[in-house]
Amino acid sequence: IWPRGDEKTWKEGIRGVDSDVPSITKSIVNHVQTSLARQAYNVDNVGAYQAVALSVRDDLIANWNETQLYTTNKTPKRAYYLSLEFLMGRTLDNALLNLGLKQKYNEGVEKLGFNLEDIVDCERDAALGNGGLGRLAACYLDSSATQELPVWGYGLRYKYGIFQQLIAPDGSQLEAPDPWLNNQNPWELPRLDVTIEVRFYGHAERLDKGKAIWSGGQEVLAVAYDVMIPGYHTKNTNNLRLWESKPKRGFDLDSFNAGDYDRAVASSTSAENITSVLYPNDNTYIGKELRLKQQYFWTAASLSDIMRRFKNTGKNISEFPDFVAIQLNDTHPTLAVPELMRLLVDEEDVPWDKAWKIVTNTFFFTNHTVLPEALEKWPVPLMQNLLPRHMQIIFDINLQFLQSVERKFPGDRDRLARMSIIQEGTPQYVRMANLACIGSRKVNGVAELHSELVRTTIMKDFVDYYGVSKFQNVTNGITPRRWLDQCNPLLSDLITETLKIKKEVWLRDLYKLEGLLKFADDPTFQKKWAAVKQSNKERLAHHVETQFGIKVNTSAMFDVQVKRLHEYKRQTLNILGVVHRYLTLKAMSPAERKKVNPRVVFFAGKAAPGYYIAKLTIKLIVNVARVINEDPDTKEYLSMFFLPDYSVSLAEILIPASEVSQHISTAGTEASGTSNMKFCLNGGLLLGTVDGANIEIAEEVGESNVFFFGHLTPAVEELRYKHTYHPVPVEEKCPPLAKVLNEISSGRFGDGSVYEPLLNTIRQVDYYLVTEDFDSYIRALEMVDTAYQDRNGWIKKSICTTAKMGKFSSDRAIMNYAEEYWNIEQIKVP
Ligand code: Z16
Repeated sequence: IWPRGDEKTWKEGIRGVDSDVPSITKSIVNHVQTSLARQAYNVDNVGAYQAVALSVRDDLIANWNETQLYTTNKTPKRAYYLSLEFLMGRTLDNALLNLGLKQKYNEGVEKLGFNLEDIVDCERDAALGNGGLGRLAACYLDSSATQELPVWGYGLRYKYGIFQQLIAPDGSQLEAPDPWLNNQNPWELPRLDVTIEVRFYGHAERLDKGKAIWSGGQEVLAVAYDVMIPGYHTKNTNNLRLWESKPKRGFDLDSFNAGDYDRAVASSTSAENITSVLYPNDNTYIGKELRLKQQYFWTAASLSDIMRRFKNTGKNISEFPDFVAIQLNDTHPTLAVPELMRLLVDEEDVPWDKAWKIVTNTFFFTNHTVLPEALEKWPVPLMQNLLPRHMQIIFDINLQFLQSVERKFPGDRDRLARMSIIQEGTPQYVRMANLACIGSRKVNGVAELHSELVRTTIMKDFVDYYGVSKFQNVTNGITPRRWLDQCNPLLSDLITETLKIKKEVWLRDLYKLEGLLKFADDPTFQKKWAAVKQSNKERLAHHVETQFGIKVNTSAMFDVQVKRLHEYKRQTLNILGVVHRYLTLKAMSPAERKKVNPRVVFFAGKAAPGYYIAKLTIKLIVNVARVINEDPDTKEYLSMFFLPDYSVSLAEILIPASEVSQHISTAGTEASGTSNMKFCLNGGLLLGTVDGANIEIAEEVGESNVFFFGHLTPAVEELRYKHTYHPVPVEEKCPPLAKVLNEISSGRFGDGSVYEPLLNTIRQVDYYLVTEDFDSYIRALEMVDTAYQDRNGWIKKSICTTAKMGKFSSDRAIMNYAEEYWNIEQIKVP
């Protein structure tokens, strides 16, 4: 029976989402006049952006609604991707492409007197992430929706995303807040009706059978905001649910009435603070209480929501893992493990052992780093105070676990100490990676080498205990929709016209790119391929020229390193290489210089605000750039730019313009890297170390098409040992590098003493082995130059690289998770 009213009236009332141009312009004008309360006379680009976005949003809502209703009725097994970061970037262009409406909107917008590109440029990035981990989560949502998999994301709706980076005149990084929600956000649906209470502090009183009651403390509300995630050329539109914190009661009425306004609003501000700001650290752990509050707030709200949805199906609680799979994106959501135990044992009355079985069949854990400084360890006193019940549960899990380890390896106390969730000492610490591993069915790394390092280093004891099959690999991927079709439309069109298959087909089956191989030697195709790159170089040059007022030589090779600033990523190696090149050029005669391959080096990336050495590296880059860009002897042959405020949108301009990109981390430190995949997909060649996903890229495209250098992972440990116990001065080990360091010290690029702390990290301990890899880095750069001299050879390499990138589609990665981990199936919305 129809739920209410007249069925015919309801059905006819459904707003047509007709996609002919007149319907589109009608809908845009409608939004201008109603939603924005404006007229044709006073619509600027920003207004036009808002109206177009609202119009596209109508289409997304229709699809999203149908998908959610249909899926709910089918009650399939669902997967949930818990990530503290989703680095989404802009939505409008992506939504238009996924809906297949870009052409029509283009026409419609022209008719109204606007240009779609300018409108698209008005959108602010949604930058709720730091770097690779957050962008990976965004790519995975796109691939889940595209492949029609019932996957939801859960995260936080930060009021401020990653800070905006400014560069001061002296080259220092300055941070400004990112109030991205100041203009209203058309891509989210506030669900003020979906609210969940989350408790902090208070006390936990043990009852019998492992149960307890947790009461008192502070209660905070989580409010849901749903972000629509359209799949590519499918009606299927998934959901990303972001939580916002808000006080349970507006303010304390007693204090308010007593005239104590500060106290009256204090608890409400503390509730609102929880989702105020994204922590700006990538690959570094910072043990702040507010961060732990964010983690619990988010996991508790998400699990409660998941539990409610599960219970609505009417299934028995023991079937939970047959209907729910939860992927933990790094250790950030690990509190979900004790939280699900708490829900089952304390609230659902499930016996402890049965509950533990449910928990360990529900969770899957992805590790993204083996760097010791990045592993989360929370002080027990802090956690005890904030989450007393969870601390009990963690101790109980640990006791049972260690007893079982003791049975397997009797009397091995060192092993017990290493595997314990609790690190002993004053204070004690909770090791989140151990807890995540013990609470999950599978643990995976993000590239082959990294997964092997997980098995042999940080998780070695756990491999001995559980067996190796629990520890697997899923190599990361990127969505070819955003990272080729959207950011590089010229290349996308050229590929489509060459393969003679529809774009919709190869963008969903990226291995089809292999069809380009047979044109790799075809001169007319090579010419077109090179023309696309040239045009993308000019687009970037235009961007730089308007920002810096400096003309960029677009016939020079474009060499790009863009990523978070971190010692392990070795931006230092690159900048020292540039200085070396500069000194070499200066020593040449003008005639000799004429034979040199001109190069423009681009840097971009943010440093964590508290990371002193990373910030100093930025300062060095900016000040070296200033000197060499103004040197009349060399500026034709070498110039350098540090582009401020790296973001998804800037990446979309930089990546298609790159001819070489650098991924030069110390071997064994970069878990995967994902920008390496983006550059290669866009026909840029890779200059890198034998690390992370670089290795698998080389396997696919062939070693002859990448430029590898540097020591291999097995050598790293021994070299570090030598650095500590048998140090050799850099003057002896690597004279050209010593020269470079001395030139910087002696003030060639501004007051050298400023850089001493940075230079000393290399002269002294050199933990990241810059002194060990410098020679082979310089040789690799020379090989790049030689290869670039052979224009046709270079273009061929570029074509062959793109052609062999099929493996790195995030569709492949997500399908791997869906089939091997989550056991979920595709659902086609009719
Ligand atoms: C992050 O971006 C990554 C790891 C981590 O532990 C924390 C953060 Cl915020 C990165 C890795 O450094 C990178 O190699 C990898 O490609 C990316 O995560 C996605 O897996």
